[in-house]
Amino acid sequence: MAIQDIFQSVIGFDEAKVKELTQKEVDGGAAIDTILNEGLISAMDEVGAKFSAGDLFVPEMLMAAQAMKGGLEILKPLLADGATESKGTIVIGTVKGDLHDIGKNLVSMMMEGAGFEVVDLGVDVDSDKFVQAVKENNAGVVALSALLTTTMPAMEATVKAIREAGITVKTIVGGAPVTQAFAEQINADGYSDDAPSAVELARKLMAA
Ligand code: B12
Repeated sequence: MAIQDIFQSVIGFDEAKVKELTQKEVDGGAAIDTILNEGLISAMDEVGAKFSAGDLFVPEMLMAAQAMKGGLEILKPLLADGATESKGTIVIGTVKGDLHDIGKNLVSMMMEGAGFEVVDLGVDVDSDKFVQAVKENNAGVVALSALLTTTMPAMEATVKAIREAGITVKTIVGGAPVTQAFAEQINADGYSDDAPSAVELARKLMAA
């Protein structure tokens, strides 16, 4: 019941309420996984579905993500304690020349919400920095975002640099101009068109 209230508060963009209810559930001894999956993540799945259906827009999705983050802050130290198993590390960033970060941040937040360790390199990230961060953090997945047709070649260059560095990491790509066909063309391991499906993709690739 109370976990359902967390779900509703995320959907209602009420960060303070999400924090309060999450803390209450933690104090009451609820399983961290249950709070995370049934309270926070499933609420973001719902928000994602509403967004895809055109019933919600970007500002609302960001407000929901912010509310979810409030709950996540409370759960994070407990996740780190090993109360739930780490799902692996994801390095994420917007490629060189590109300053768009709203979609990338959403993907980043949803990945965190799904229990992944996320190393967010920000925007305008060159391929060397991606390679270095993947190595340093022993990442399982590297997620590249591009919003400009003019920065899609930088995405291709980054995937190439990662391959040439010989590191075992799965590359996933996304952003409004990116397509499945483009992902295949540049040899990326996966593509998805929104944040909820990016999480599903990462889960699949991490498990592989
Ligand atoms: C907001 C915005 C800006 C803001 C960015 C603010 C910020 N902090 O991000 C500002 C004003 C800075 C900006 C600047 C520019 N912009 Co702009 N911008 C937009 C706008 C309106 C929205 C983008 C957005 O945030 N969408 C919402 C998010 C949630 O969607 P999203 O990014 O696609 O992300 C989702 C998915 O794609 C996916 N996803 C995203 N990343 C990833 C990564 C992975 C791995 C995966 C799996 C999935 C995934 O999940 C996300 C969540 O569901 C778009 C138009 C549009 N409707 O797309 C133009 C747009 C992208 N911009 C455009 C342009 C041209 C520019 C400028 C060049 C304008 C100029 N002349 O200066 C500059 C470029 C600056 C630069 N070097 O990057 C064009 C691009 C045209 C093209 N085909 O290349 C667009 C399409 C507008 C247009 N119709 O002309 N922009």
